[in-house]
Amino acid sequence: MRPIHILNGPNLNRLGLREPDIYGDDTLDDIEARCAARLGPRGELVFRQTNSEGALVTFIHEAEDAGADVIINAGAYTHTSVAVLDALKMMTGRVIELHLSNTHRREAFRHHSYISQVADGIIMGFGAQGYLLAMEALLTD
Ligand code: DHK
Repeated sequence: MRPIHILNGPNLNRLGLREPDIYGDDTLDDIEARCAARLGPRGELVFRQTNSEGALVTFIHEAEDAGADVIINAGAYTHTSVAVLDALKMMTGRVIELHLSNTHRREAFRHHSYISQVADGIIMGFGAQGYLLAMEALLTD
């Protein structure tokens, strides 16, 4: 089984406090604990968050070097970052794009994603449950 790296971008460290009507009440720590429990001790999970675009690019490089599959919620960098796109283009493992909210029901600037063109699949609109749905996709291949 390949390692799974779950990479989170800006403001996702504020889950639980941040616009709970959109993003829910769960914290990122809650979500990480559920993902770790789902994977169990035999799998390798790396769960990371950064508010910095460059650090997110480095996380992607490190996922590739580890031979990992990636679940990425790039937050606002989804809609702006060619650097994140270019890093994901180098991934040989699978890439799942994830959003808590259904970005297509929100402001027009959230409708375009740089990541979608390199994603193997996209999960959005299921809140925190989306992380587990993304893991199921990677674990049942
Ligand atoms: C998270 C963010 O931080 C936003 O910038 C995106 C995404 C949506 C989410 O739904 O998880 O537009």
